[in-house]
Amino acid sequence: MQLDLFGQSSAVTETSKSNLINLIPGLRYVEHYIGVAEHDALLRCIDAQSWITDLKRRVQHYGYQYDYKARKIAKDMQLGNLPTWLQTVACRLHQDGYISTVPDQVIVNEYEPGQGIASHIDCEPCFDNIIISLSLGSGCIMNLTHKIEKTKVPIWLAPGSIVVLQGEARYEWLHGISPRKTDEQDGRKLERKRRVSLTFRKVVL
Ligand SMILES: O=C(O)CCC(=O)C(=O)O
Repeated sequence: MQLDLFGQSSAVTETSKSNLINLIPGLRYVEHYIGVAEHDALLRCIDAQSWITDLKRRVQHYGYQYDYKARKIAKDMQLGNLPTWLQTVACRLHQDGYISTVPDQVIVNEYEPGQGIASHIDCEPCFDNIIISLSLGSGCIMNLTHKIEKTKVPIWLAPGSIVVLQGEARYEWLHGISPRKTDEQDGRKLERKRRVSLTFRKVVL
């Protein structure tokens, strides 16, 4: 079995991966956006912070608090500037051309095996038109589901990769992660381990 830089099995062949991703306008996927050293350093920074525990999965909010129930963000929910270790990545995403403005809000999600996130479209009035998620730890399948046609496109998110949602991918497709312990890809069963994602957004007030 072929292992990637992070010691995980590469779940999808390059051809099937790009075919799936090309189905959705505005979806970009970049494997190995960060290397192993930066990946591990980010996880250490995250694990040194405290977690919010009132959802099914643990989260951390930076820049602005996000109100999940009200689907709202406001000026008085500002927590401060992003910490340096997040600001560095936010600036690089902008410099590399993946996002037109430097993101000022990050949500860290932690998924133990069996945990996921319900399919959703990120709050349209709260956040700008580009959303970027960086994966750490375990790989997993993210499902994109067309909001009207219900077409489902599974995409493999490898550790160290980014997925960029823009245009149709941002506004016409829901994204979510099924709460299960294994993912199946190309006929193979892949055990999930702990995954941590960082979602970078630009707040609109
Ligand atoms: O875990 C991810 O990659 C996605 C997170 C997400 O969709 C969210 O925080 O709204």
